[in-house]
Amino acid sequence: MTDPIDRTGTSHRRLPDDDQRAATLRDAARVLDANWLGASTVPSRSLYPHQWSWDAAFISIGRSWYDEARARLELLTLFDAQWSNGMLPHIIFFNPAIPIGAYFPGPDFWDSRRSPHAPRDRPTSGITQPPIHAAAVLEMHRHAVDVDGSRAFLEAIYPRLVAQHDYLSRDRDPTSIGLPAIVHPWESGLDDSPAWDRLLKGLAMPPGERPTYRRFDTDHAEAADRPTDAAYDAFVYLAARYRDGGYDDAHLLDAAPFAIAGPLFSAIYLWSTHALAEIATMIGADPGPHREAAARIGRAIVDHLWDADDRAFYPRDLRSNRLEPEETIVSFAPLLDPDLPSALVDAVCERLESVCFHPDAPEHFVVPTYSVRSPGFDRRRYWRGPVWLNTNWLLWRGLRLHGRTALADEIANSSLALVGRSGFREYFEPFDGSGHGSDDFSWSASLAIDFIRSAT
Ligand code: 9WN
Repeated sequence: MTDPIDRTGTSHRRLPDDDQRAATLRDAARVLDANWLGASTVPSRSLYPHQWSWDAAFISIGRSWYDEARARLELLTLFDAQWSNGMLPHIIFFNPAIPIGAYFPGPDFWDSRRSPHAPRDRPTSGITQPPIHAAAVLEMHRHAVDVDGSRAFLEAIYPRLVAQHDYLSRDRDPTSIGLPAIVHPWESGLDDSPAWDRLLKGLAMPPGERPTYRRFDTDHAEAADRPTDAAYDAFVYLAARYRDGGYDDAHLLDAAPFAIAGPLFSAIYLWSTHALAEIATMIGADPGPHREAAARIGRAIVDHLWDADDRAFYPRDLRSNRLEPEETIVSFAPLLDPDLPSALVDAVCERLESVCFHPDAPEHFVVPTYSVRSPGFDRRRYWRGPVWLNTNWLLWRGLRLHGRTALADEIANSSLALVGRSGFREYFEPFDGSGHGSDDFSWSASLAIDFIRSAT
């Protein structure tokens, strides 16, 4: 099928010229280097002053184009904090310059020692994030110049990646559907997405069960850009519930009021499972089990997350066994499945190209994280409308897998136009391209590098 889009005339169709590309590469490296702590990178000096799991993967992909050693060290540092059951925590707290209490929720809140699996020598959070690491490692290897160093890195990290995947398939599949459950919106990576609204609104939070706390995020970013206090209350309550159960996954559905299998987390898990098979082949391990797992996960995504009436992928609430039909960006992530049937690719692309995600305005930027036609669409608030570079980057990769190059290029050009206009902000308003959230945000810098370097 030919790619039907032709939107010449809007700003994001203009390719940055050579000088602009060179300036972006230079400025992005400057941001990443300023955010480097010696063995890892902070997502943001102000808002996120520790190491985050999926950020580390996005950061390594971009940095590896110009500093392979640091890119590898970033991931080794992250995996040094992996729990003994394979769980890769979403935050590693080891920035000595940051006083305890400067980020909430910090190490005292998470109290990771409540789990027998947590490392004793470094504090971490007790939840995970999308498992994009195997895909990142493969990306880095594909363009490595130091081939021997990269191969040694593959050998060192492969068993840890396998343990991460084993944890998700063994301990996070409470209804045996073949997809990992997330037990907290923070695990989704898109914490404040409207995809979780119905579930969060239905949460019974008995008085006294939610710890008192003080937010620090609104000291560093405008309150209108960040989650509301009501959303934060639910986040804190859910995290405390899971923690108070000792981070025990044995009775997940009893313990976790929030349990979801979602298209973005699952598609990333699948993409990384394919990467594991390739890495296994490269280092002389058996790719067979990963290939079989990938086939199973791909089928499960279609069987359990595809809504045949709406012709869209949605998250499934595992407690009620219902799909959550919100028009958010997570619905497009199954494009990362190289084997997604072409009829489903067509349906996903049709929705992605609709006015819901391509605003009907003379100038606009793609891809908003929530349908602009939805009553709850918010141009500025965190995951509820703004464009983010990491979701754009994932869709760009997925579209290229299916030969949808015009749409893929449009997303890449829009992303580069946004950082050219507003700098490496955390996220961007889809109509005027203004930047919001943190500035000098690491993955916006690193993925801009990859958009430029991988395109040539
Ligand atoms: C909670 C660090 C992280 C990202 C997430 C993003 C945001 C944290 C927060 O920042 O989440 O983990 O405090 O809001 O949603 O994707 O990993 O950049």
